[in-house]
Amino acid sequence: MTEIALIGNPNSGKTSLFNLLTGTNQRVGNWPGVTVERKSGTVKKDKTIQAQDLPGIYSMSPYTPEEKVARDYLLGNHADSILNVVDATNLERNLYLTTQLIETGIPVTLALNMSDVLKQAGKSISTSKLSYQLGIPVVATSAVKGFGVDKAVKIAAQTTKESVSQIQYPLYDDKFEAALAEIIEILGNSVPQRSARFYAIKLFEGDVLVEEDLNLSDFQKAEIKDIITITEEIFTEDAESIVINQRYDFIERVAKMAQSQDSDFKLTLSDKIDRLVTNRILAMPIFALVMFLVYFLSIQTVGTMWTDWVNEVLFGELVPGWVQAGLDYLQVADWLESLIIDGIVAGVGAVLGFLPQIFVLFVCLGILEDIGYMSRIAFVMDRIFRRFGLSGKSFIPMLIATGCGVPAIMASRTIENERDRRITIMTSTFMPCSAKLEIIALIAGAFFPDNPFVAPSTYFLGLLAIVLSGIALKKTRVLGGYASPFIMELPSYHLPKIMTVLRYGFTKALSFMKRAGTIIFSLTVMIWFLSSYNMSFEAVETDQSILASLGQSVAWIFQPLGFGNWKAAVAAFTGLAAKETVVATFGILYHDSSQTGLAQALLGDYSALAAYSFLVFNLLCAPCFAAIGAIKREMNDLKWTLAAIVFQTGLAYVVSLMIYQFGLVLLYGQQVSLWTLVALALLFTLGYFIMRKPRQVEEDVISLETLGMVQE
Ligand code: BGO
Repeated sequence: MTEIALIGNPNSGKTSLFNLLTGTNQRVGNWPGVTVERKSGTVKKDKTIQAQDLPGIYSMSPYTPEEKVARDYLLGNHADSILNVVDATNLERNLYLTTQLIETGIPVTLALNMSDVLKQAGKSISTSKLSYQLGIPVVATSAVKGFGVDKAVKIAAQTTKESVSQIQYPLYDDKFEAALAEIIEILGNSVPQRSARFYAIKLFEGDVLVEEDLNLSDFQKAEIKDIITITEEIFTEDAESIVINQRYDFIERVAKMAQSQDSDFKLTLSDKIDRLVTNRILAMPIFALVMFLVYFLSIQTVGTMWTDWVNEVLFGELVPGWVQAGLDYLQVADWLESLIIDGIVAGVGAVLGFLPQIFVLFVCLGILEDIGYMSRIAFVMDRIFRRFGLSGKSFIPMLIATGCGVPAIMASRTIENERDRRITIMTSTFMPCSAKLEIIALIAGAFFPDNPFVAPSTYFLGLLAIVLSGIALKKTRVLGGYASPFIMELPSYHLPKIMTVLRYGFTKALSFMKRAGTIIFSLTVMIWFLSSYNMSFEAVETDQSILASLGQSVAWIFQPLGFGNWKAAVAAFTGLAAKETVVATFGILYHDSSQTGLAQALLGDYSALAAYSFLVFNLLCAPCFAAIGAIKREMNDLKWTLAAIVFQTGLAYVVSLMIYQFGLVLLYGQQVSLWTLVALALLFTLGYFIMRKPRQVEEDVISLETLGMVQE
């Protein structure tokens, strides 16, 4: 017997269809424990098919007894196949349930019922387009006129768990997909493999019943909670809204495509813009111009207008003045006064001074994302990446990395190919994140106040580092192989929603302030202590402090890079804990939290070339501890984590060395030295790794089945 579950929204025509199918062969009763009517029966024309009529529901959330009955039945693994009855005159609302049914992992056949009514209204839905978009068979039916019903049941009886090995699930936004992939991995064997995606989404939504049913370990619960929190931060929405919006976005695309007439396919304004911004020749120059404007607005102009006030007046005069007055009034001990003024106010104040620039940057990036431009760039990048055998999917983590490296590394989960995933994890943090933005703003403001190209150059340098190191890593024996397929929808352009964009900017600013109040705060206290005392714990000048001794013992490492000064060496090291700490460290060590004061102090100690080299080093070197932790989690291997850190820091060192040494000769007219030759040798070595022929791939790690595709 093949058991088919009939399910649909109330009034979709399910009862009519069931009656037509089973006639008098029906059994009527109640579902156990509830007063919900249960009807089942054998199909008149094929006695090997058993039809189970499930209650009419709108969603698989167990808020009503009907929804709970339907859900328990489907997840209880009773049905071989689902026949989803959909009211064709109300397609979008009905498809909301369809997406959830597909996610149960039971093969679904869609009966596009009330097709007669649709036709009468002069409308049409393409069953083939709908079927293609949803990845399930679709049959037009009319339970009243009787057409299509037998065919739908016949197909449903053939589309069973036994016959369908691979389900095509509705594809959502990459960032959401990354979170789901991670939850599925955490769930492991705690749920049946077939319905893992259903459970992952329900857990993401915070479905209490699923949580209770699954009996997950505390570790699993905590990990899932972390993923939900990070995803909520990325989307700046609560988890439930994310799921609802993702479903409706998917449905909107599907319905639009299925309801469109071929004559509708004329060029819209959106298409015309796309022709320009995704043009093979113009796409990259347009992207460069757009990103230049974004950085110009946030770092050089609009952002700085506020920063000047926040830095010079608020954190330069007002806050230190108020704090000083308060401390004088309280007559606190000298050491405490020094900790608060020279440590916390100087350190945290220097970091918070950049808040306006961060806010403007994220509002700009939010606008680009909201209007749909960033999707186009992912599309363009895919074309470029693919030419070098890289996966276009790497671009999504890269985009996210402009906010923070941690969710970016997490988003690499969307890449099925293990090797491409590793490459993406190792390289995505080359992009300037919000914390690195402060170093960029500090250096650009102090050393290159009139040069609008320095700040955006870091974005493109990060991008170039990703592409070039991707090419080089792809040619190695352990990371080579096929690129993951990348399919993406290009949503139509629309005007930015002011509230979405502002919310995005505020959320980023808020999380930045939270970090300043927690991790940066603790680090400034530590740096203040180490820079105020010597080994015998006596209060001393900064130059005689523990930090000075530590810094001096490692400063030589950075000599060939131009910043062999111990303060810069210490700043580069503290940046490992959190990149904002680089600025905080300078604030403490130079006893000044205002941007002008700090800029003056830095100008006295470093040349513009050395400062740029320092900036590049911090851009490319190993990311902060939180991101390193994410690398460890995603690589799930200590050796690979260490390899990533060594690779990133090594590359940062080599690139900074080349910039400084070539700069000395080409810009400052210095004589060629031994270090220039070393830089030249390193340039050739990098060139070799990028240009050489790919190594033979170790086939044991990669298999076409794991990719779910066969290379043409
Ligand atoms: C009434 N075509 C048309 N035209 N109508 C259909 C079709 C179809 O394919 N399928 C169902 N209907 P249910 P659920 C009614 O009852 O099977 C009609 O909740 C009426 N009733 O006839 O009950 C069907 O089980 C008075 O209509 O749905 C029914 O999913 C006037 O859709 C309604 C007009 O079908 C719901 C219609 C007293």
